[in-house]
Amino acid sequence: MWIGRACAEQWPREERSARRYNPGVRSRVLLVAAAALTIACADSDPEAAHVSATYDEATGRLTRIEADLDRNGKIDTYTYMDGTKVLRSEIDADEDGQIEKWEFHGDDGRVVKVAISREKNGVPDAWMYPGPDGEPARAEMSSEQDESKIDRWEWYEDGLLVRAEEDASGDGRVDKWETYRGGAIVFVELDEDYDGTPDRRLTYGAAGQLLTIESEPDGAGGFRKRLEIGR
Ligand SMILES: [Ca+2]
Ligand SMILES: [Ca+2]
Ligand SMILES: [Ca+2]
Ligand SMILES: [Ca+2]
Repeated sequence: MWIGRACAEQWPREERSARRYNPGVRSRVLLVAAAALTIACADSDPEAAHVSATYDEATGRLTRIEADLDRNGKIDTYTYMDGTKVLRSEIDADEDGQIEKWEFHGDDGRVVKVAISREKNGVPDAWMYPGPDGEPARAEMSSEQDESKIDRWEWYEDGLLVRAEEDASGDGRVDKWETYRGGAIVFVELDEDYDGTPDRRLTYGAAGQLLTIESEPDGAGGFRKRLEIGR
């Protein structure tokens, strides 16, 4: 009976929320869910559509969808469901058996967090949080692949990186600040004696070339020494 409800009521609601969602961050999972529900509704053969569904034996609720989105015969996307509600998807795009992207969905169906394994070793090391518009708003990264040991933070506006902070020394305090304009680096400030304030500021030109190096902070946010590069 739940399939009938999904066809008549639940899926259309989810589909509407999916269309409001930005295509850049929108989960492929909803497409998988759509495919699975379409299959369920049409009573056709799931294998023909490269999607297979698993149901809870006791409750009959849909729990998992395996999909071969690029139709090469290998499963690349695993979607965990609670009935028609998408909980999480795990994506193994290169089909090496290791997940490299996890998409977590909130109660309204939208993606609330995306985890990525930049090392492609099955362990996440970067976490992206979309803003209300669906574009990336901020990201956190861990060089130790540990979500409880974040050592780089990034902030985005209109899909572009605007600012980042990093704890390069690993002592738990930020020691590197980056400022971006139009997605390009403008300033890098470095805390070289790890006292929490920058000691050196590098300024970059529009082509990414180093323009100046300022050092010897005056204690008021400025620097006493300024070296012009290439002049
Ligand atoms: Ca595939
Ligand atoms: Ca993989
Ligand atoms: Ca530090
Ligand atoms: Ca310092």
